[in-house]
Formats: sequence, structure tokens, C-alpha cells
Amino acid sequence: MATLLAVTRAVSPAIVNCQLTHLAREPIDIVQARAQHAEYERVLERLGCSIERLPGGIDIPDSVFVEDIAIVFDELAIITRPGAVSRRAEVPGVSAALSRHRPLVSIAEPGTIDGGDVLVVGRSVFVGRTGRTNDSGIEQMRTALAPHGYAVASRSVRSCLHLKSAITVLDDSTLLVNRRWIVDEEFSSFDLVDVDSAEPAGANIVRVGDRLLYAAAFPRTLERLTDRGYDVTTVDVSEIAKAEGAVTCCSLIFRASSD
Ligand code: CIR
Repeated sequence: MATLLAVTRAVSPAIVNCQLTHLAREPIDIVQARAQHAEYERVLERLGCSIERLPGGIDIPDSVFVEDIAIVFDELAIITRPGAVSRRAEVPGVSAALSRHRPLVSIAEPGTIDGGDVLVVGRSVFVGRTGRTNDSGIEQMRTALAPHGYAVASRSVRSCLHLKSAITVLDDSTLLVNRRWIVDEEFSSFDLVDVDSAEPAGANIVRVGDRLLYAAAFPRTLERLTDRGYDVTTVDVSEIAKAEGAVTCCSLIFRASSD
């Protein structure tokens, strides 16, 4: 089996000053946030990942959300130019770490992309147009990926931070979705599993091989998934959720380049 690496980044004490777009600021218990993050890493290890944890930095508020800074493919990694200016300080640390694993291509001004807007299913790459990701960023991604046979398509997103707040992968043909936040016809080639209407933020799930890692906050949607036969492990990420983060945001999972 391929060796999976999961790059994570420690929770910075500055997380209390994180970016917030759709949430009101609530106090974040840093000790609790770190304990939840450590448990998240332990679950990734149990699911078969080797963890490479980067330091969070004492003054980089959103550094734990490493997903937004890169998109890692077998052939290369795209280093983003995050849409929030405060998050651009996260780029050098992630870039240095990934340069040991992949050739890098960086998104340049005026392009912006947050990795949370990029949904990869096989050779199809769907990119949400949001407050964080613009057309120039999407075009640069298309140019970088075309030689490797990936098709990049932009997608609409409303009322949430990122495309992957609204839709993520369950398996090669099935997506977990909150239809209120995307245009479902844009994903008509997939089977769609709806979140429970009481759990609008429940469409974010991490696929690790044939297994899934999910936030404990969405028991109704969890039941739908287990009824369908999915193997789901849950983690409590309630403190991290106060920073508008979800489970995909806290890792970059990819095959070791030697495989
Ligand atoms: C932000 O607003 O950028 C962070 N507070 C949360 C980022 C969450 N990342 C993600 O959904 N991929």
C-alpha cells in the first residue's frame, strides 16, 4: 500500500486573532484546541498516515489550516497565494516543507487561491470562486495542471467560506454536500449525499484511502454515512471550528513521492 504523508501545522497561540468571515468571534481555549488537534493527528495515524507536523509560529493566527496553502498532486504541489492578506505569512513554512516532496508551482499576483476551495476527484479539479479564490488564480492552476492531464473547472459557492465547506469527497463517485451552498447541477455526474438539514456545516469530511475522518458535531449526517456502509472515525474539533476551520483544513494528505 502507498505510504501516505499528512503534513499538519501546530496550533499557534495567535489563533485567537484568526480570520473570521461567517462566524462571530468566540473565545478559543488554546490548550483544548491543541489537545483536539493532537487527537486529530492520532486518528490520521490510525488511518495509515505518517504525520509531518510543522511549527505553527507564535504570530501566524491561521497557520493550523495548512490545507489552504497548497494543493498536492502526485506530480507537483501548487503553492497558493491565500485570499486573506494575513494568511500569506503562512506560505514560506509550507513551501519549504513541500519542496522536499514535490516540484512546486506558485500562484502569482494578481491570482489568489485558498486550498479549501479546491476539490480534487481523480483528474477532475473543481475550484470554488469565492472571496478567497479569483479567476486569475484558477487560470494559473489550469495552466500548471494541464500538462499533467488534470481538467480544472470553476464552481459557484454561496453563503460559506470555501467550496469544501459545502462539498467534499466520500469515494470516487460520491460527494457529501450541502446543496444550499453550491449549485448541485454543477456536480450532476456524481452521486450526492446530503447533510442533515440541521447540520449545514457537516459537508466537510476527510477521505483517507477507503476510510473517512469526520467532526463529531454532526451525528445525524454521520448516521446517514454509516447506514451507507462508510467507515467513519469522528474527532471533536469544536475549538478549531470556532476559528472557522473544519477537518479537511488541518492537513495536506498525499502519497510519499517514493511510491
Ligand atoms: C480563515 O478564515 O482563513 C481561517 N480562520 C479558517 C480557514 C479554514 N480553512 C478551510 O476551510 N480550508
